[in-house]
Amino acid sequence: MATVASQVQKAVKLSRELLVGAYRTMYLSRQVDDKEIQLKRQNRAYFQINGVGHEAIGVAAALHMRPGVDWFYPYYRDRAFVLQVGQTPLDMLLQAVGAKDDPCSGGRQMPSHWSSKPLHIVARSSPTGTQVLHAVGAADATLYFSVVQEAAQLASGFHADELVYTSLGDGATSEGEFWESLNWACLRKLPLLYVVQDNGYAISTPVDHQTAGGSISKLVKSFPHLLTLECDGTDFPESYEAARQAVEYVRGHRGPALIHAHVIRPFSHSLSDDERVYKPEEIRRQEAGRDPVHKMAKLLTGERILSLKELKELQSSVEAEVRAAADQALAAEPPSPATVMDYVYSPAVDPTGEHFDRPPKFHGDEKTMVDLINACLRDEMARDPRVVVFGEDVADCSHAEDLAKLKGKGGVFKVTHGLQRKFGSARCFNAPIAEASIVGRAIGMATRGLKPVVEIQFFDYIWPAMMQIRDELINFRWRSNNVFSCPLVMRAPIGGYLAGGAIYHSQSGETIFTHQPGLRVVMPATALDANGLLRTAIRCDDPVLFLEPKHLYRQTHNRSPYPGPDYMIPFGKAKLVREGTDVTIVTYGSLVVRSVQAAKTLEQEGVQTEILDLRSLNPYDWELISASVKKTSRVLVLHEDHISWGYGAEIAARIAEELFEFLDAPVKRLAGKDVFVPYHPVLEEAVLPQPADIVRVTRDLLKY
Ligand SMILES: Cc1ncc(C[n+]2csc(CCOP(=O)(O)OP(=O)(O)O)c2C)c(N)n1
Repeated sequence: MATVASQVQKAVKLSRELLVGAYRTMYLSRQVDDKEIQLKRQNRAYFQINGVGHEAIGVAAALHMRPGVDWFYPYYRDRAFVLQVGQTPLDMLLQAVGAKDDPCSGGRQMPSHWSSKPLHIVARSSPTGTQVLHAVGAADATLYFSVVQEAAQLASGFHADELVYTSLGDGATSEGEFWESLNWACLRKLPLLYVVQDNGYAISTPVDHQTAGGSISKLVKSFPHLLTLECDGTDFPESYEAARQAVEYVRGHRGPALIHAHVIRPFSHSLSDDERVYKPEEIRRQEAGRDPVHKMAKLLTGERILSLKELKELQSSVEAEVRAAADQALAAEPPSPATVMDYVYSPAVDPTGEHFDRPPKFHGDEKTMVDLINACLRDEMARDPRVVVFGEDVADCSHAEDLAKLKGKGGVFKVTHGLQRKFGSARCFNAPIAEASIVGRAIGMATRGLKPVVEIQFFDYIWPAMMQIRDELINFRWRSNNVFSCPLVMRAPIGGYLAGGAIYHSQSGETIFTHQPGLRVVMPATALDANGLLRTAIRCDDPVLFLEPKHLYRQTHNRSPYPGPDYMIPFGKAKLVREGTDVTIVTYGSLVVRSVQAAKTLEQEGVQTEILDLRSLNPYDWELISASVKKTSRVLVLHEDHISWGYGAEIAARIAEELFEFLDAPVKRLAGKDVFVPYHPVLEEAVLPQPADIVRVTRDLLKY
């Protein structure tokens, strides 16, 4: 690992203009912090987190960037970085007061959550470390565009030597996402620059209690292709030189680089923190002696680049600029409460609309659900070069040179079989076993205009990606006030009735996802529906969780001929599987066929059962549910996922609330027990609803 200090030795000849400009931004950054702190103390801003002590490395790195060409995933201490890249004090102060015209989020996000589409600062969030995976995805898009040129032509503004910048604190390097990102960045030699801004503390936890050995650069230095540099991030010339070397390396396609910049954090973590309770006075005094803004002023006057008078004039002009920006921000209109639901979903593309209602044009023999999902992926990849498929084991063979001698894997359920062979290894490839990074990286790719269709190998293993789904994917559009979005599809085989799947291969859990604003959730029960809904999912402008009941993958009862490359089913349209007059069953997934079996038994008793297959769980077809309940006056809501706090609870509550006067019996629920699906078939059967249970509960309903 190179230590930049030894190489700089004040020999870097930086121009007067560059040094004075850099100081101006550093001082501006400090002044905006001071102003925000004042506003917070006056209760005119609602939160404050500062970039104090991080100004030198921020400006130094930014001076090597090309706004609007390179892509930026900074963190909250990067105030000086984003100012240098082109955000303005007014942008920042509008966010501090939560104004309607806050360009980063329209009053939705805390201050220091930077965002600017023209500058390529991608809307930030609060979780520590999540951004590094998006940065990997963005850098991966660079790689993709350089190989799949038809995609580059469709996406705006690809530059062969663009790079991606991301920054994070020393504490955030403890997150698994950081390590997943490094593995991926080094595996693929991505054009990605990490700047770890190490201020010695993560809130109150010092770095020697956070990072094994106390030095992140020492820990990462064995990653292949990674250039690791360490510098004093409070020293502008040294930081500038480190950034220069790193950027040269990354732009030269030699691999990713990581700068470990030692900085200070003298203003506590945020205004909600008082570092005096955990940071000894002598450390605080040492830090004060390394203040980058003071050091830079001293350099400028000491080297006679600026006279004291000129320094004061520069400072006064900055102070006036910040005062004017604050006055403007304080006079700005607050957001209207009426807008709070805007942009949860795309305002431009409505996947429930007619445009997504396209009839099938059947040909060929009957195919299974696996076949028709595969067919849809083939069609969509052929239609649009931006569609990219990745996940664990989805490729035919990672070593493409061996493809000719092998049959190919194509997923543990063979759903993606042949895609790599047909479309190439850039468009269908295997991911490391790291679910957070599968989703996080897809987010970064989608932001750049690609359409990732990723596979989570088993729904049971979606949980490492939950932070990326909940805190990033689904609120990306909303939190950036519709400036950024990341529409993508996550496919996941789900559910039981397999015999032998047990606790980690048979679970459901869709309810956790239908609870998430901003996420479309779909679960087909037939091969035809899987084909038509997946096409809608891929062409939709929102994130979609596409749940494939794996028990139904190869059944004969749900097969269909291939419906053609334009077949689509709109979201939110249930299927009337069976008409009846006595009772309604609202269900989906593997329970559709079991409901039909139960209905046949009940028919022998003279009971006419109506069955609705919801197919799309969010949005769902309230109109059809409502019409059916009004007709039958009795309803059973049936699903595989746990009963308590479940999907059925929501539907049942709404029926009770809105259709009470049409009911002749209480709304019934039948669902998986509140326990995991076990291994032995007898136990599995006891947990999941069976046709006999459906018959029994329906009979109960008919007693009223
Ligand atoms: C995933 C997650 N866990 C916890 C937090 C709360 N939190 C916010 S900042 C922070 C400390 C981060 O420290 P570090 O990465 O060193 O950056 P610094 O604030 O020191 O610049 C913590 C724990 C969070 N935002 N996200």
